[in-house]
Formats: sequence, C-alpha cells, structure tokens
Amino acid sequence: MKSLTLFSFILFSFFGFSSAQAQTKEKTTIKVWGNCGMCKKTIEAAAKDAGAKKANWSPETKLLQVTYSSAKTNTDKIQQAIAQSGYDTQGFTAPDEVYNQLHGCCKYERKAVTGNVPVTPKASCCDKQKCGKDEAACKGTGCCKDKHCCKS
Ligand SMILES: [Cu+2]
Repeated sequence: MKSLTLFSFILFSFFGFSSAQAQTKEKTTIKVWGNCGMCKKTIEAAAKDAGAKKANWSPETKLLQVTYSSAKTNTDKIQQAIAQSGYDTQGFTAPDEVYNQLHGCCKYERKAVTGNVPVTPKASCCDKQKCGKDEAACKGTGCCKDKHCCKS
C-alpha cells in the first residue's frame, strides 16, 4: 500500500513536471524595423495580440524583447502579427499595402531585399518639401528621430 502511494506520487510529480515543462516561459529578442514611439506602440500591441506576455521594442536598437509561453504562441506567430501591422521583422516582411498605410513619420527604411542589390527606399519624411533639405542631406539618415526629419 505504501509503495502504491509512493508510485502515484512519483507518477503525479512526473506529469506535473512535464506539463510545467510544456509551458515554459520563453524570452527572446527579435529584430523589428521601425522609427518612433508610435511604431513602438503598434509593434508591442501586435506582439501582445499574438500572445506575448511582455513586449518591449527599442527605437534605438530596433530590437524587440518578448516574453511568452511556448504553449500559447511562438516567435513566428508574433513576427507574423507584427508584419501584418506594417513592420518588417527578421523573419517576415510586411505587406506593401499595410506599410503604405503607416503614418508618414512611421515610414521606416525597409528591410533590404535579400538576393538583390540592397534596396533602401527613401522614407517619405525625407521628401524635399517635407524636411526642406537637399536629398543628399538625407542619405543614410533615419527619419523622425526626436521628431526631426533628416538630421544633418
Ligand atoms: Cu513611427
């Protein structure tokens, strides 16, 4: 009798342990292209909609730190949701029509297309009439940092 109790205890703890294992809390960092605080809100909201517990994106490093339960979601699902909201991620590219709907300030320089000459489309806030500077002054600069376009 005593051994049976011990056996069921072992069995219980084994299954208790394995079900806990199946729901491990994962923490990872994903590269997400974007510009500003508005992008940050959209990116983090998309990640949370896709099941992430915590999401924190930095406009400076373009890195999104996410915490999620592997039983609930995964990095592909999270990245797909972010791409669907208009932002390119390391694994997924946002549809052009969604990207085009983004606010002018959020039109980040998109992820370079692989296998081709890297394409870095000019962000709309680098348009001459918007920032009042020569296009050459915008070369290689990010737009909308500190709410200023095309810092020279
Ligand atoms: Cu933005």
